[in-house]
Amino acid sequence: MTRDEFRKIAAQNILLLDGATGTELLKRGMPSGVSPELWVYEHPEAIKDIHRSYFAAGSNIVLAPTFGGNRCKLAEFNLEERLHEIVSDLVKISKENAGNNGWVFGDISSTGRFVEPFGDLPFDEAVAIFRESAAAMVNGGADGFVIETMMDLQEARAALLGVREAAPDAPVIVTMTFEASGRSLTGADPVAALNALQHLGADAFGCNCSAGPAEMAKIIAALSPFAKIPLVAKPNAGLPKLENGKTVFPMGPDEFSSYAEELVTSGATILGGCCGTSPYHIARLAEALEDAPMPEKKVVAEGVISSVSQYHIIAPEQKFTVIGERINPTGKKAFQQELREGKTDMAFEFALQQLSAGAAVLDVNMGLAGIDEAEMMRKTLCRLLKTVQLPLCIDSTDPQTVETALKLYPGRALLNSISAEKKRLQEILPIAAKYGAMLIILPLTDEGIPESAAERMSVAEKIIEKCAEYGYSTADICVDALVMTVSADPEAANRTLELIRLCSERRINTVCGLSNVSFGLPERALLNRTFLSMAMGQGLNVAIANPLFHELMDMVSAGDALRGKDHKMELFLHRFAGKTPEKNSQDIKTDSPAEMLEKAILQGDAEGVPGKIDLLLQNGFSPESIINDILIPAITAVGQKYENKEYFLPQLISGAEAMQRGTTYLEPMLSKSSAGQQKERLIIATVKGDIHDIGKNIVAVILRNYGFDVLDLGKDVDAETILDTAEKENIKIIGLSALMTTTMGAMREVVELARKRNMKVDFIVGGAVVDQLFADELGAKYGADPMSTLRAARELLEK
Ligand code: THG
Repeated sequence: MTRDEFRKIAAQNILLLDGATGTELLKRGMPSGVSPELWVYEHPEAIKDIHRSYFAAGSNIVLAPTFGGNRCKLAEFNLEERLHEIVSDLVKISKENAGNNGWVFGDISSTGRFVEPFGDLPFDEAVAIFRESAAAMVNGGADGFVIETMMDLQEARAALLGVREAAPDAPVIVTMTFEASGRSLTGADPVAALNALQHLGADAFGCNCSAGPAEMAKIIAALSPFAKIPLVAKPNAGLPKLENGKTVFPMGPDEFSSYAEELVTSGATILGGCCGTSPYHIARLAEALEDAPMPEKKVVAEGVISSVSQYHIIAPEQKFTVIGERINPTGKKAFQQELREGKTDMAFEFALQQLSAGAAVLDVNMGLAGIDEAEMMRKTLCRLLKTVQLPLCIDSTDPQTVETALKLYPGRALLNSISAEKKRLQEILPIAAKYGAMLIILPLTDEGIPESAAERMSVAEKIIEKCAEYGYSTADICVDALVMTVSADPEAANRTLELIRLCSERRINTVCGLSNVSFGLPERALLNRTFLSMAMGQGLNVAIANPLFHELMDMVSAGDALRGKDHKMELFLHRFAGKTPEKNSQDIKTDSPAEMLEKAILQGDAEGVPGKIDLLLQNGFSPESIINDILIPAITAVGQKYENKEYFLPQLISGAEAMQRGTTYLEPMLSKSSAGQQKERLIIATVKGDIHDIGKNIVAVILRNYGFDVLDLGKDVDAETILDTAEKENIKIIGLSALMTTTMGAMREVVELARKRNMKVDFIVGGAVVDQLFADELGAKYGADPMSTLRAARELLEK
């Protein structure tokens, strides 16, 4: 099936996917702990039977049993060398069986590793891993692809790009798993994820797994106003429970299908089931949807840019957008020097300053003669992305730099700036379109800047037409109104204002780089903001400016309030509530060295830690007091923010890493007595039969950073090994992890064996389906997440 065919069919029909594959395979005799891919390869009748049942139930699309068919997952069973043979054949078997009943999509899920900049798997490597699997599926005859159960937006992006490389014209559905917090495991906001992926070329987007259908309907409803592509809901049959040693999903087919209508009215038009759903669930779902009308076409928000966790709308009727200009070497000697030395400290400082000054987007420009611009862009983005949640504007005229940045950026960036110069249109526009960036266009040509506003408008229209060939709508473009220096040409500002007016009449976004207007003149700040006020009057809705000028930001706030863009003037009133206007606009309060270090931990900025510690040491702080009075309270605050759902996993881990950097740095300076302190030891392991270790690894990182000496025995570890090690090493606390309901039983075995051996050890148990009840049953403590595991470990110590 081609993308076009899929898009047409999906636009006119509610489509049914299948239900669970994993739980159905278990019902048909697959033992737990084996490679499902290999088992099905050796028992093809099982999947044929499952697919037949799903097609009979009404599925239009079934998934080939290739969920873990990637190099990383297969390597856990030493099967990576047989990837092509196994994965390709699994699709082939599914296809033969499907006949004319419906389509078979290749199923793709996580590698189990985290992708950069947050993780250690290089992005290009991740893309190659997914490309390899998708190529095998193409070989097997896949009609399309489902990338599912993704917990990390960056990995989902890599998978989509990899599939696209192997199958440029096949439909690709992407679904992610969102937790009760409403975010993915690594903190992706559903709308931001949809926005990034639909502009990267996904043909449908939605959720799978997660909690039950009711929770999923809420997420679908939130996505709906932003969805340019069909929305997918593939919920679990509720959250699994363990009853008498057996996994039970609470929802039967009737209850499950009773949510069909709610899911569709919320906006989902591609439906199916995840864990715990069977062909009966899908059959009832099909019945419930038999007469359901397609939801009406709706107006969709356009001009949306996003980071992993935030989105921002740029549109004429929206609030004014200030893009912070400062991460740009123009006119900044010290910053230029830093970039030449390959350092990113100032860029990071500029980002934080502009963020707290109220910028909505940050421009990132590394254009400096004599440096490797692409590499410097990569380095700076990696540093910023760990801490800064604002959407970014990539500012470069070098195609390689643009590609590096857009590939790495885990969201939808704004790209500054596409002109009508041949080189830009031919080299940069295709890259921008590949990654789906929103655009700033400059109405100038190889011949230079046209004289009149009308001529500039017609150049802008030509560029917009060219962008449309690449699939851009006008709403995804901002026209730069080209601010020139009034000191050189008295008509400069008037021409800019006229171009803004011409664009505004057509509801086209306009942007200005303000500062040019005042070059060579005194009172630049005054000229800049006066010009901004006039430009806003003509309809300007975006400016690239220095947000550290309070008066300018005050004026933007007043402008939004006066134009009715600030609902009930809430933001304006909040900004000025009880405040007397500050006099010195450029005065920013500087932090004490202790506050700087505390902030570095809170921001997860490991790179910035040693420098700040040096400063404290110079100011007479002792290494002990830096640890006890600054680092420990700071990491405790990070943990609290995580528990309050203010922070997500990436921030928790970055904070812990920053802490670790600090303690490692200080360790050699500590006095003998405090350095020699015995660390508390514990064992951690994923139990026999279970190879899911992401959660366990995260817990290990956190415990280590909070001072535990963690002995990590890995995954798929049998009870004897765990307990033998505990005896040999004389360790009294054991953490056990299991993701699957099928392997929770192995936890019980470990605990019972310890009782039998009369060992004096305490257990902490955790994992997706483990709950307090199960922990109580075992007489163990419950580690719901990294921080509660830490608390449990500390309580056991104090016992
Ligand atoms: N349109 C678009 N993009 C642009 C511009 C534009 N990008 C670049 C520029 N113009 C906007 N950005 C800047 C960045 C820095 C400065 C001015 C504009 C600048 N720097 C100070 C100086 O030169 O003295 C340094 C001041 C400081 O420390 O911040 O002026 O028009 N699409």
